[in-house]
Amino acid sequence: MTDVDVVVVGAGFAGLRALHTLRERGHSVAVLEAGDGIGGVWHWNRYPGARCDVRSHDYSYGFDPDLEQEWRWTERYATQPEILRYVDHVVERFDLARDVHLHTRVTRMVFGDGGWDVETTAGAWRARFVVMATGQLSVPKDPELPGQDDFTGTVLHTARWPKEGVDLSGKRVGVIGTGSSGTQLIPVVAEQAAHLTVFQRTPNFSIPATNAPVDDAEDAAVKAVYRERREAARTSPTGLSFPVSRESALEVDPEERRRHYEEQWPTTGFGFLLAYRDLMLDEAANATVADFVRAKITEKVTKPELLPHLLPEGYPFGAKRPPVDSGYFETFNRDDVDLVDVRDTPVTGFTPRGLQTTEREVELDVVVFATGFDAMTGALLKPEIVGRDGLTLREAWSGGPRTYLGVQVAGFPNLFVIAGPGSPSLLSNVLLSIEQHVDWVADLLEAAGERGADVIEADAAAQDRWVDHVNERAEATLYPQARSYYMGDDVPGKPRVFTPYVGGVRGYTRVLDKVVADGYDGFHLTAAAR
Ligand code: N01
Repeated sequence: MTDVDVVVVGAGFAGLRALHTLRERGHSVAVLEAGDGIGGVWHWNRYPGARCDVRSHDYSYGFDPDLEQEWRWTERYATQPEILRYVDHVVERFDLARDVHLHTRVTRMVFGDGGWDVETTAGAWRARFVVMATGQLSVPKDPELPGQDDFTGTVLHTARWPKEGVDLSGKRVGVIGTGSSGTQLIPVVAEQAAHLTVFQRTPNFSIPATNAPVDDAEDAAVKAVYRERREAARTSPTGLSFPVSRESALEVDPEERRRHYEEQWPTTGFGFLLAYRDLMLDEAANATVADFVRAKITEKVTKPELLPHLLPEGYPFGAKRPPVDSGYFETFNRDDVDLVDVRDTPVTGFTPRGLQTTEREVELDVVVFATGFDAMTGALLKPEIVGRDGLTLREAWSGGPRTYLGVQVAGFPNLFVIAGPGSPSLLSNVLLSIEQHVDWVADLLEAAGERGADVIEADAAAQDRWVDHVNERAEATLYPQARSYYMGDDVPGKPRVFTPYVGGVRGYTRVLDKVVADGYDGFHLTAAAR
């Protein structure tokens, strides 16, 4: 049994930042990581075409001005290998590797005597505090199709892509799933493979990526105002540093609105969602942007028979997270690419030679699941977490995740979640939200220490109020109108609850600040009985 002040679970961006900050604040820290490398989601998601849809200068740590100045991003939207090089640089620069334990999967954690006993596949730890830095999109999901063992080809998942890569040349490839991962992967696979079949369930509103190399002038311009840029992000709704429209889509005349969309479309990437302030609040406003995006898709697709299958209908634009793509829709114009709409002809299972639909057998050498994740709660519920009085997190969350501020769960003292359910998390620039939570938790530990307290626990009534507030805010938006992982629709049987906090980074920051100003209102800070 190894004794430390803090066990951090996960060695992605959140775990590494927690390690650095908590160590700086004088705590002994062990980071436990199931994988064989550092980098979290960027370690695992190595599929061809993987890159970030937040600008590199923003999707990077903001805690150290020197780090910010010395790192040189080569592209506006970094590729997975470049992000991993950045992670390696940070690990080396801040001497982080010595406290990271790889191949160490947490299997069970039990609270008792004011701290946690942490069982893993590689030994046991005892820690006063545990920080769950397990990510929002880290437990991949397979469609569980019958007959997979009989398939003589190769089955891959975008989130578990082999490190050594896969040679797809000359292969007949099938990709199931057209979310962000599928949308990035599909154009690249179409270039490499002999033939590609895309199995699509829900057509997506996709926004064009606005990637380009970062030249020296652009890099210098960002670095000259980097501090101000970070501050602007911290006080923005999304944690991104671009300005947000204060106008309603319904207050401008249609021609002016169309001009505005045309202007924003090729330049804003994911920020297109913010072209008007009410796109996610008002159905009529949303319809204007949904029509605009459908018209853009129609322009790109030259096979008219595919349009009824590729045009997203029946849910608001943005209510499922829109991918950003490079040539996704154009890929379907190729003669060596087929689309199977699984709403019409569902996949019933594998055969030895490929996939069977209700209509035909599709012969394949490689099947790729781009089917996403058990989002937001998957990694938190994977180990058995036993809090006060034998209550497990699975029991506490049987009706959906409940947290206070997305940071703590009543009944689970001294356990903290980074960018968890009930915080802006996946609706924000998650890297900024991660850093915000790490700093906030570090301050909370310090404040507790100053009061002679070493047990920190969310109050159940405060948690109830926060959950109600999170739900009320979500219900005032269009998000619940789509089947999405925001709503828990990603896994059959998962409770249908809106999971991230939709109140925005700026609004959420005000809430956190007020809780601190009120003496950590809603938390019990006590001394463990000795
Ligand atoms: O996962 P997803 P993802 N049969 O859940 C389909 C981040 N990310 O890995 O929509 C058939 O979005 C499913 O269909 P449906 C980003 O936050 C970022 O693509 O449920 N199809 C959907 O099409 C993103 O949102 C970047 O009907 C099935 C797809 O699989 C998040 O990760 C890049 C199915 C899953 O889409 C997740 O993206 C990549 C089944 N049984 C990821 N089950 C960037 O930075 C699922 N599907 C750009």
